[in-house]
Amino acid sequence: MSESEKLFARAKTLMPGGVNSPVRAFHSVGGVPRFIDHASGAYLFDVDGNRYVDYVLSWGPLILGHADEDVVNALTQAITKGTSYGAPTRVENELAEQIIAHMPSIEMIRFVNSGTEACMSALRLARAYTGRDKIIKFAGCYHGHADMLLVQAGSGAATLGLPDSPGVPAATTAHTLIAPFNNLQALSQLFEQFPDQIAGVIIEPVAGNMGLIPPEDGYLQAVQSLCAAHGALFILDEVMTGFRVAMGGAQALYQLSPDITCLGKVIGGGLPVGAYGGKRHIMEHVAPSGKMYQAGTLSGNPLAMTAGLVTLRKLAQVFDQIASRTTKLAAGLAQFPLQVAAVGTMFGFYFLNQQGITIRDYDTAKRYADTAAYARFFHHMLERGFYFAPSQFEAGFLSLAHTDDMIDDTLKAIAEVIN
Ligand code: HOZ
Repeated sequence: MSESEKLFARAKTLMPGGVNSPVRAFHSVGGVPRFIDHASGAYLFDVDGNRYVDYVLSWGPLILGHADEDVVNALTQAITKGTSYGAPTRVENELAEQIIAHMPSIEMIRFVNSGTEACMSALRLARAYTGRDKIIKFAGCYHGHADMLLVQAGSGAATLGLPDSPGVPAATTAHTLIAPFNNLQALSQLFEQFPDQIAGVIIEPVAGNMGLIPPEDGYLQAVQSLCAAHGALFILDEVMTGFRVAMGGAQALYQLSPDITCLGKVIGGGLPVGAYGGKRHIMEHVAPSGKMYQAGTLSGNPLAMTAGLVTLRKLAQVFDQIASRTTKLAAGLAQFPLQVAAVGTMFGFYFLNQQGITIRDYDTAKRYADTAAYARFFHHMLERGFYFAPSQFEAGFLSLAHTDDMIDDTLKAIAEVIN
């Protein structure tokens, strides 16, 4: 029995499914999750002494790689000054300024502790600001596990086939409307059907929780225009895409100006963080400036702020390098019979159960993604030392630590597995 098997057996007696987040449990690919001992650069090392090139990177945050020297040094210094004060700090200002400099649609920001909190708070704000109740989300987009958003969600919910979780009262989701991704007509119909009732539309600009699905040409701009025309707030969930598809996020790439942006992952440099921010006249509704209440004991935690600040400063110098390596990986993947996409430093690929099909939304992802083929691929790659997401319905990520040689080795291994 391997150490991972022993630890997993024990973990299952201690934690539901043996994990603290469902996607880690390997449910959709089968087998035993690898228990990680440590990580460095592009590598994960498990408790059995195996080394893997990591294309998950803690689900996105570690864009400089694991244990980046500059992040570690800054954290080592910061930790000697205490770990949390529950009071304002200079570094919160610095990280806020850094984010605002890259995302001009954000005039004010509030730091929270996770992407879930960011999206949940953004929607409360949209409702408080507009005085309306209904929200629109897109099938297969995942915005964390807040009750009202756990409807036709991607990520682990897609994997487990639990589009609606037990424990979410119908009343909580009664105001959540669902539209298909990449389909303007359906969105437009919802606006017609519920005039003056939609508080906000929340969207992952590049869907990354049903595999990776980029927006079709002009789609996001049209969603933004529809929101403006109907007095609803346009909420861009950039938890995954922020500082990942471009330094300025998807809003820079697609020239958008969202009313509210949700952030997380990269902006915490690998520590728990989230944030929501937007136009000043909207953000001023948040307490204590305004009446919309939202708070957090560890919000703006000095360690998370430090890791995020160092990460963003360094990332600005190296972003293009990481993006060009991602392009190289995607070009290599495109030689195989896969549907491949890459945007900035994110990538994804589908095994298809029918050739000639294009996956463009949740419905086509569920129908045409060959999850059994992906599961086989996943395990063959793991045996060869490459760690991809343990589900077809997730995105892949690159870091500064991923070298050209690693990408060549990855493509060689894929050729062995697929051919
Ligand atoms: N957004 C990530 C999955 N797509 C979160 C990881 C998790 O749920 O643990």
